[in-house]
Amino acid sequence: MHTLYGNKLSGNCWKPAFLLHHRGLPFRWIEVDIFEKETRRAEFLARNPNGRVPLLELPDGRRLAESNAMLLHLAEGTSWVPSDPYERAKMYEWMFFEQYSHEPYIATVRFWTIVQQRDATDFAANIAERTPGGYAALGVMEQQLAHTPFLVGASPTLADIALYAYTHVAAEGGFELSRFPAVTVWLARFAALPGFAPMPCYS
Ligand SMILES: N[C@@H](CCC(=O)N[C@@H](CS)C(=O)NCC(=O)O)C(=O)O
Repeated sequence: MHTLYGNKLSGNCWKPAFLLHHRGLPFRWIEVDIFEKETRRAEFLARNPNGRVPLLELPDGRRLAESNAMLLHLAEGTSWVPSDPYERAKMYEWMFFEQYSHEPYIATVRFWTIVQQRDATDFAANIAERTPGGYAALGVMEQQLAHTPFLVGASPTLADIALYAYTHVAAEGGFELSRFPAVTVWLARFAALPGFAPMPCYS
């Protein structure tokens, strides 16, 4: 079976957990405490030199880092990956957008907000600086989702998993999702898919 090293508050870790669960693939979840910097200990670095979760161990022992690489591996040959080359490229477009234009803003602001609440560290300036980028990303999604039920068209693809991850918990970073009606409807549409569970999940 697969083994997934993850943290239950992490949207990046939710992505492969959702897909494993949706596909009915049994897996073992190993909780890693990122607040205690367990990802930076020698034992974990030996598994992933980049010192981050999620980390997936395949049934044959081979390892894979990067949440979106895991999605691509786990979805091989399924309808989560469009067969049409242009639609497949659009899926990649959204997945790269997620890592460069969405996650560094929405996930990071949410993380700082959670850390602030836990140990009273002051991240207010960082949060204020990154918040506009998060709203810009939500605006880009809103434009697309006003026209199509899912990001690439009529059916869900890996792009929807990748972007659902931190969008559905964006309010925990102070983002007002009510400003984005099409995104809000899409969140509900995604949550109605079989095998769905929100974060914290599957652990
Ligand atoms: N691009 C990576 C990002 C992974 C990442 O940033 N992981 C965070 C949790 S969401 C982490 O492990 N943080 C702990 C650390 O950096 O020490 C992915 O998509 O998997």
